[in-house]
Amino acid sequence: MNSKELYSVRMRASFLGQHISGAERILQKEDIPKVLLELYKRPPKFDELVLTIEKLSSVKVIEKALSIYSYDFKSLEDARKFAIELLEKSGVSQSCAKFAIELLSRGASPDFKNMRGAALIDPQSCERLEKDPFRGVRTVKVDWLSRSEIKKTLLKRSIKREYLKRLPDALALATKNIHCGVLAELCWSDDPEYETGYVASPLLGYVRIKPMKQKGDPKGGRVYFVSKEKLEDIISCLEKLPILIKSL
Ligand code: PML
Repeated sequence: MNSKELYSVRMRASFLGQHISGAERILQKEDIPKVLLELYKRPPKFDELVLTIEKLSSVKVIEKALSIYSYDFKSLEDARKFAIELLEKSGVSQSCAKFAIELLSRGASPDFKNMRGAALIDPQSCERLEKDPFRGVRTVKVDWLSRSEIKKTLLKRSIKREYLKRLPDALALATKNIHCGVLAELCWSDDPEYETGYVASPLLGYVRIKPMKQKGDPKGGRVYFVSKEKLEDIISCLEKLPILIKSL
């Protein structure tokens, strides 16, 4: 990719006042129209869809994404217990890990809706750290150097085709989050049909866990565990530093 002329393209959509879809791309100018159409078609329904195009002055390239691991569980209870254990191994207290699960289960914003961005939580005190707890913090300006190559490699590694719509975006986002200094991330989708979620951390990589919620449940989102002292630097990195990821 010619790094001189790169643009950040982002989409967010809401339905009935609730965030339902978001996506991030970094592209050359000539690819923008095709991708705008693709992102416009992405949410199955919306009342409002916002597309943003921004020229980037420089982009940092990261060689490798977080390593991927996948675990399937028979029950939601076992899956969530495993997620809590992983968060504890990553430096999050058990009570804050449990709090994060409860938060995403009920809708993390103060009006119990899903948040557009992530909730930020201190890993020891469980204090909410984002300035606007309705909006949260959104990781933007991140993409793959070659999205098609990444999809091919994921298929070769026996990742099922049905996961390709969400996994590449989620993995790119988690990789940027950890690069920016997030201690650990907990996520599951707000798509009622998508039960797989993940825990990501520098120590463990990107650990996919199924099921993190019951089928049909529209609640989901992201929690980033961040220590209070590093808060400003991490938020600035998540929102401002453009990152392209080379390989899996
Ligand atoms: C989302 O963006 O909706 C969350 C997707 C989580 C993807 C988990 C996976 O399949 O790896």
